Amino acid sequence: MHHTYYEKFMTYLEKEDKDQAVKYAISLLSEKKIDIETLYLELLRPSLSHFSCKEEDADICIWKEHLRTSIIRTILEISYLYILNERKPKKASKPKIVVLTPAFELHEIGAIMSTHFMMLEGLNASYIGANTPKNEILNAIRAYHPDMIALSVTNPYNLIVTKQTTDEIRRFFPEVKIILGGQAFSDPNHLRTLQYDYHIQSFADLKTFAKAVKQ
Ligand code: B12
Repeated sequence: MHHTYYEKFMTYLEKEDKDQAVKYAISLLSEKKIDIETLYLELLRPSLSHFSCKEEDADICIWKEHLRTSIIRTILEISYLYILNERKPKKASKPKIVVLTPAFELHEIGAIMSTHFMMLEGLNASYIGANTPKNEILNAIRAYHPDMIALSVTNPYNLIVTKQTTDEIRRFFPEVKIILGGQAFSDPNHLRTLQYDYHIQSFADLKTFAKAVKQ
């Protein structure tokens, strides 16, 4: 069934018809045909992960990627309203979680989705932004006192900056827990030299994590 929704959604994306793509995705939510989890994991995520360019579009491939991401981003922002309605009640003892991508990491859709999944699970999570320099992260911890920092890393090139960032968080704020997620860690070897408390890859893992930290 969702396969049909995906196919129809893709016809709009392939035509780069933002208006129809956004309207269609949101209508599936508002008419309760699918929930947020299905929208994100069965429509939005594959529409990006399986993105490829035709040979004749090689010169404008990055442009097209940006265009598609901007459509998905608009859908994510509108979905925020649905998340506020659907999320599990927060508990008083909930940890405060800040989600971001480290310096040089521009891939942010996974970070935004995982923030929304944390909210659905009743966690107090906020997405701060992409490409966040190490010193900005340290200053923000000093000012906002989050209990946890979640870093989303896609490109393995950014593991070095991730290591510098996590080492300094540990050094200056040992009480702040570090969560790592994103495609760069689909190879578990990439976690080896990093200091962290939780590695979360899937929504299923995130549900287990939420249950554990909300107790
Ligand atoms: C969109 C996109 C871009 C956009 C990003 C725009 C944006 N605002 O986010 C733009 C055009 C900027 C871009 C640029 C580049 N990209 Co790009 N991009 C993609 C693309 C097509 C989709 C990524 C995406 O959003 N996927 C959908 C999300 C939902 O999936 P996800 O990130 O995996 O997230 C899920 C989980 O991993 C998890 N998760 C993610 N983060 C976190 C964090 C936490 C805490 C938790 C709990 C969970 C979690 O939750 C999500 C939901 O399940 C991928 C293709 C692909 N196969 O992924 C290439 C891809 C990631 N890009 C790639 C490359 C090489 C680049 C560039 C170097 C290209 C270039 N030549 O300039 C630059 C680098 C930019 C930089 N400095 O970061 C490569 C990376 C290869 C590699 N192994 O390193 C890929 C895989 C393409 C490819 N096949 O070669 N890209």
